[in-house]
Amino acid sequence: MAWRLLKIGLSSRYPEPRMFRQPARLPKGADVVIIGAGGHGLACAYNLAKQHGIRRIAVLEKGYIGSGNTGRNTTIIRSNYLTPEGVRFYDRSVQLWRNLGPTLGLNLFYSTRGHYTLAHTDATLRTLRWRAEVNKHLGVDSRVVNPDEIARALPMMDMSAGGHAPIIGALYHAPGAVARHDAVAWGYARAADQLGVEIHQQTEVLGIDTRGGRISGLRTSGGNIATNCVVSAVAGYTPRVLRMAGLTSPIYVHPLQAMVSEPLKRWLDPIIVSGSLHVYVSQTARGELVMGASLDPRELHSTRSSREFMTDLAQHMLDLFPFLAGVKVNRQWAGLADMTPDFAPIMGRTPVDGFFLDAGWGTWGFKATPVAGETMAATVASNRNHELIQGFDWGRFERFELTGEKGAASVGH
Ligand code: PYC
Repeated sequence: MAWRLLKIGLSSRYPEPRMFRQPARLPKGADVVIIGAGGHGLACAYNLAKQHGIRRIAVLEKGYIGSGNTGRNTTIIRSNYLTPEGVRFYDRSVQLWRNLGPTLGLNLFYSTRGHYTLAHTDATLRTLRWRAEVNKHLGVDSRVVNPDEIARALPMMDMSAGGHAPIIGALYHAPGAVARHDAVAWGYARAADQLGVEIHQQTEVLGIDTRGGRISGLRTSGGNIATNCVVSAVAGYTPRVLRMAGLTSPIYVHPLQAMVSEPLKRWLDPIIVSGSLHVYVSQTARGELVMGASLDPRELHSTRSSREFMTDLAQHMLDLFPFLAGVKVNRQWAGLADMTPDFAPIMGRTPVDGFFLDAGWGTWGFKATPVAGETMAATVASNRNHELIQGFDWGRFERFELTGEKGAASVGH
């Protein structure tokens, strides 16, 4: 048996089918060009083709698919936000996530775990109560739990957090989940490709052309494309892409680092977050602990990792889980977070006709992937911002109508 398997493995008669085509050259023109082949760009392409019948779609990626924040985040999915706009939007995303694997025909290892946001101060507890009320009002399962209930659910956690930050309550959100991030990019890429979408990797956008306030084409490292419709779905490079279109926004960019431990026997089912201690952690199906902390304190356009991040995070992890002393860290990495003044994304139409933006995701872009794809595609197809993204529109900063979502951040800032 092993011999037969080896023969099949080595034979060129049984090649593994490619997930998507690799077109030799760029098309001369396209109905829609999407910049960025991360989860959001690919989900938008898939929905444009599947739901709206648009076929001449090109997705451009300067690296490889999922090489930006899609492959760099800590994969947490939740809808326990603070604003009604955020709760409705992420609740739709969770609904889409639940069926996304079968929809894309790929196992995304979607795993519902429950999600605890810990409170160590009265001020945090007040915000968690507020979130619980907004969530319940909109049909999202979140409730504030007391220290006894937390200790029963998480007997391995030091409720005094090393004696200096006792846990006084938590927001418990049963739908909290994790998923396999790179599979999400691959699943959307394959499904989009099967609908005729062209994905061009190693293709960098160098310029955006406009005529009379309207998009007319793109210049790229692989040649030019004529188009009247461009969607920017990048992270970390949004200010650069906006400058090409003659636009500026309040987005600023900070690195967000993460790290993963060696695999351990399964001991942690839920996702644990402490904004005050700057820790969030979940355990993967392989047993590794995936951990993150706060944004790097300075604006920086680099995905370098720092020793300071690793030692600080390890210290805070040990405050909560002292028995982990001696566990090894296997890897660390960073992504680039596009931050906005109100911690909500900027989505939809822009002052340039035919130029659409899916940006400003800060520290929560991954969980929005399916709903961003659905709502951006509907927005592009109708040239009207979808109702679920109206609170995230480009003009809100000028109107002083912010969608203040900072209180829902898992990540310290
Ligand atoms: O929003 O849940 C979240 C999150 C965790 C880590 C980064 N963002």
